[in-house]
Amino acid sequence: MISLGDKEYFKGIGKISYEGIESDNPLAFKFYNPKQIVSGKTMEEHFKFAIAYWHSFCNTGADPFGPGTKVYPWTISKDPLQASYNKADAAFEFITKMGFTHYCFHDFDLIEEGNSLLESEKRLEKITNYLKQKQQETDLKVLWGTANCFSHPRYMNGAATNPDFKVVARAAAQVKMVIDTTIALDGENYVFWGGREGYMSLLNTNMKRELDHLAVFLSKARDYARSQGFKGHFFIEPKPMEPTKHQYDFDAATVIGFLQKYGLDNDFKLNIEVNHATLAQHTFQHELQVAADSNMLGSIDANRGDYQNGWDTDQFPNNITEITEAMLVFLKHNGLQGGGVNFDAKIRRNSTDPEDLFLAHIGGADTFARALLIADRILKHSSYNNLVERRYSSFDTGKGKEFEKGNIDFKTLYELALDYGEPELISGKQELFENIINQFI
Ligand code: XUL
Ligand code: CO
Repeated sequence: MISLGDKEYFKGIGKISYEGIESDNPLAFKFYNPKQIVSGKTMEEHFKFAIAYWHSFCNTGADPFGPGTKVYPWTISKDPLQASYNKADAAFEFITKMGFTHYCFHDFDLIEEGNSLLESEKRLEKITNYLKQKQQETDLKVLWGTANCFSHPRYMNGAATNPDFKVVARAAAQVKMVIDTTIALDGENYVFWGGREGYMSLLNTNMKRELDHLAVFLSKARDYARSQGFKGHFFIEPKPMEPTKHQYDFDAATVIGFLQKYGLDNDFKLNIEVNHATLAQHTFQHELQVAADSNMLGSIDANRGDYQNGWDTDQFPNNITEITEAMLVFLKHNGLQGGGVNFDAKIRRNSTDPEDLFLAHIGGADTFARALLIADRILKHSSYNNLVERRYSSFDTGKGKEFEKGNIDFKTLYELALDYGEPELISGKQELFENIINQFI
């Protein structure tokens, strides 16, 4: 007998509401005011905040040096299906109390993987029906679904890029299953994060063949999803390494080059994660800008790394300068295409109170909301945009404009240079730009 959840997991914590910066209630938003309009959209519409099922409801805090520290009451059941229903109850209770609108999942966050593909598929169908019912009751939505093709030992040499075709076929079967699940749950997007699509050593790797296989795999997945009526976006989530030494989806520029080379750039966009950007030696705002410039800024995985040790620590966002600079890119490009802001972040191993999960998401949402407000004011009330435009004004008229259009050849450039003489030095004004950000914070 499966019992439908009526149990309250987060007792004593009610709906989190906006109370503004005067409030000293730690369980209230100080900046995230869902219905407040900023630059023509409500905050809720801008962000579509999502929770990551894996970090918040599965991960108990184990690390290579010790076991988990958190006891999740929802996983305590001998029956794996009952445990997955309990977990869904806890997740929906949490999201509803947070006032967020979306969630993201891997297949094996929702259920424990079965002993066979068919058993996993059966379990997925059952949890899908359960989640469908809960979505109807609560109006919560799936921002994206994805397949975990990196944890099981069979994927130790990769999934779509595995040198063994049998593993590639198995990964395809799993992705098909999760596409079906995502469609059944009205999921808005589908994500590919290539955890083990890369190599541990180039010595034993035929990189070209593996990348060709990845492209075929992605295009067949796209074709299948479209044939089943899926209208959403496909997102690739770049990351340079970890768990592989080298991941093929290294960073935004690499992924865009790959998508264009294989003709996948019409269906696929990017899901940019803060900590993946910093692992690739970029800033988050750099990765957003690269994606936006190719019209591929699809979605965001929000978190932050540790700026000293450089691991993928997946901490909750709280760096207001970093997120403000990101929100400048975000607003200037009209936000995200189809996606939202998913908190792909985990509370620390020694954060063991149930309320810590709330505090973390409140902090993350408030950081994004505050940064959005600041960026909006910078764009509306400062000379920021004018200063950037002025740096390029020599291309707005005359010969500069002709050059930009491609109408001036190299010989003519040579003659112009002779004519101009030594150009005067023009300051880049970096400190002024930094002061403007500071002033508006
Ligand atoms: C791993 C990571 C994943 C993806 C989904 O670093 O970010 O959780 O977001 O597979
Ligand atoms: Co992620």
